[in-house]
Amino acid sequence: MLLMITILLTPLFIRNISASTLTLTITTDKITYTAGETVNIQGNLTLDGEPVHDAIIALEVDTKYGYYVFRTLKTGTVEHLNWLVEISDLYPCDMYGNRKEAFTRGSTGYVNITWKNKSTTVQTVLTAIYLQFSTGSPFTVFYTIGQTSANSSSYWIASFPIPSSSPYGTTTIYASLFTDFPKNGGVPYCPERNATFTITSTLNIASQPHETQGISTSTPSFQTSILLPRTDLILDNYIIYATCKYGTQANAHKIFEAILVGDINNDKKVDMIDIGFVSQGYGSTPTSPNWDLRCDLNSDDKIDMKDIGIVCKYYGCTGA
Ligand SMILES: [Ca+2]
Ligand SMILES: [Ca+2]
Repeated sequence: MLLMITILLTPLFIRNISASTLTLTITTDKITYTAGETVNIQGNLTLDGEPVHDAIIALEVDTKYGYYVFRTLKTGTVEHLNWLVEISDLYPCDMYGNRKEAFTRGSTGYVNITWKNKSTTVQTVLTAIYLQFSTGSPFTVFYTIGQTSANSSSYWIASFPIPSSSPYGTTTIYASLFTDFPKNGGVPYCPERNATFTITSTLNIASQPHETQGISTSTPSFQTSILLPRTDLILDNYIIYATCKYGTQANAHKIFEAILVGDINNDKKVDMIDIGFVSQGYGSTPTSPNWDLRCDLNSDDKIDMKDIGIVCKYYGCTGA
């Protein structure tokens, strides 16, 4: 009789154990941003309502032009070391793979990444590299996807052009290994690695300091930020994808938008023409014959110095 009860109860018990719920959420501090603003991204990971402090989250941000950012973020302290596949080396280099610390504007940079499949089966590995300028703005992303044999290492030397308009200073390389793109449900194999190099000129001009806005909120599981550039800002929706595998898998996504404040005539440039539009409507209110709603940038039903000030603040910003 006791044996029968045990047999009957066992499947129930197993079902209860596997019924844990992994919940991943992702938020941004605003839904609309403009040139030069920081997008603060925060997320929470819970298992049956309890915060998870030792998981890794894959993060992908896409624009209408494609991939924009790849990161692997941690929730708290991630200490366990037995990753299936992990990054064993990452450094900037020349085209032959020799270490190199600095690149000049207008030249070609290279990154050498080595990873190891420590498992006993072949693994499909998406190697995703994200470069971030000294200003905190995204520089570029590149990736390769392929099979890595059991118990073996692979390496990749990737090249990238350094535009002549690049900000000078310390540029960061973030490398992630995913099972697939996070937007396709891919999850990280291991924590990210990072390395840095310097973008210099022959004149050796110091990099511009940048403003970082404070992050305000309760304690999230993970957070990161992206500084939107003042020039060539991609104007449209951005989609953030986050994924995590922690026993079970959880996925989340969030959309934000970038617009060009101060671009009255919508030509993707904030310049004298926009100042001209605001000047034409200067001193007007909604009942005035020269009222132009587009020029009331702070929506206070007056076109005045405050609106001129907003155009001046974004003067020189451009969209893409
Ligand atoms: Ca304009
Ligand atoms: Ca106004």
